Amino acid sequence: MLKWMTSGESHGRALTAIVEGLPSNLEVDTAEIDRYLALRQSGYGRGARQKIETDRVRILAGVRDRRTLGSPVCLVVENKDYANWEPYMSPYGADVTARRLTRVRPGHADLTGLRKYDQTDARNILERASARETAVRVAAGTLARMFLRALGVEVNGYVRAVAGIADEREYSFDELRGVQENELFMPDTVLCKQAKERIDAIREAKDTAGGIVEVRVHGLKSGFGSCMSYGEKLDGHLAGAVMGIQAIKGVEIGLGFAAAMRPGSAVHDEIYPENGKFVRRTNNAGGIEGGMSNGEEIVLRAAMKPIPTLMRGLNTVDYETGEACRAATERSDVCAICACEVIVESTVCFALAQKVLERLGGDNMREIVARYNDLI
Ligand code: EPS
Repeated sequence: MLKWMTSGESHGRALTAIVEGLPSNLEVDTAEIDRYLALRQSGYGRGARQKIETDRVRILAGVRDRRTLGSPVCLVVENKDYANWEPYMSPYGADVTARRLTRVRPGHADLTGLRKYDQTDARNILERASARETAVRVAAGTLARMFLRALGVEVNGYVRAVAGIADEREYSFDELRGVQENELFMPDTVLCKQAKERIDAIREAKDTAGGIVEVRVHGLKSGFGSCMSYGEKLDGHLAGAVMGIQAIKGVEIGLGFAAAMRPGSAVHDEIYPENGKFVRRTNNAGGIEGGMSNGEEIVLRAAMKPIPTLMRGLNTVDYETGEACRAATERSDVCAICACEVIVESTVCFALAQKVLERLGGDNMREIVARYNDLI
């Protein structure tokens, strides 16, 4: 079984991940992991923290001479900002009277976390709840991307809406290649310009923005997931994994919520015979029927809420004094939709690799590739 676990606080020394269950002899390209880490840091609307960090992965275990051994892989991404935070974050004695946060931010984990973990300083909550943790999840997800690629499966995505500017066009997988070179990962340059202007206005107003990302999985054979056991459905597994990403409030597959508003004849993808094959002319199901991949492209969308740290501060209550106040205004991003897009892609890669290994089993790449190629 393929599993992952991460540790690390936003301003602690480093983020780490252990990935258990990768087969042996998977080729690992650290330069590719670093490219996805850099991509996660890019995009219009990021804050000053990204000028401090230059995320790079270090592999501590599980890989020898650029190939996995079949043992747990340990990944580390250091936080450069720790140099500025060591006096307040050190595990071996820290000044906990400084950098306190008690003016809890609506939308963040601050208030509920304080109560649940019996703390008086929301620093002890937000450091882990922070989306900084996703850096190492992207590193681990890129290992899963390499695994999928070895089977001929590709994953890519783009920003479909940001700050209220939405792109309703449908793009082919090929049209989306290279979309991350654009500052907002939006294929339509006119909409991208409008969205940048909107983000500028939102920054001026000391507010924040969210958006919608779409991720596609291209080339996956049919039959991954299950129609027999509800806990093993592919759509449920992907949606659960993506909902586990900070700030995600909605996930849909294919037509998603829009399917509920149409008659069946305008939703279900009719099947035609073509040279002995079963073909579709539409993909409203988003590549998943009955909880299983059906061989069409998987189309998954995720909605990201606006970042909860607003420079103008929302109304709240000071946890220490019980007085009404404005929420704390930590340095933050105005919009992190591009980071979100990379994180959703990486998470989909990992969740999908889990399902592939669940069905195929196998300890080394040779037997797994052979089993995959044998599938109809
Ligand atoms: C975050 C707050 C900001 C973001 C951070 C997520 O961090 P800081 O308080 O250090 O400025 O920059 O995201 C990252 C550091 C990152 O690498 O994505 C939050 O509260 O979630």
